[in-house]
Amino acid sequence: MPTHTDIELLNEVKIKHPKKYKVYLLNDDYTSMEFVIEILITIFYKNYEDAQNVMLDIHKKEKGLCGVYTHEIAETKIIQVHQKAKDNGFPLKAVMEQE
Ligand code: TYC
Repeated sequence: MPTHTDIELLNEVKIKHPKKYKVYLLNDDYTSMEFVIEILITIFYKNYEDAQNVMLDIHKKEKGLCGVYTHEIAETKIIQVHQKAKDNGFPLKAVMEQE
């Protein structure tokens, strides 16, 4: 009979956690504040208050964390940001970094 500790060890060896990626929005001088808030609500599912705080953080510190995702989801969020920004004539950029 494996002991509790043996089972925990087995689980530690077996479970492969996917790598996580932080997605950031970058500041620029042209994208409107309201558009960044809209992006944070519609793509990153923030409520209005959180979106406003993240946007102001980016505006002051040049970049801000929007969320942490698996590689595929992070990549999709970035594509969505760039597409929506382009459609609206804004240069807004998003980047990802492995956690
Ligand atoms: N700096 C922009 C302005 O003053 C607002 C802004 C915030 C732009 C966050 C991009 O990721 C951004 N209109």
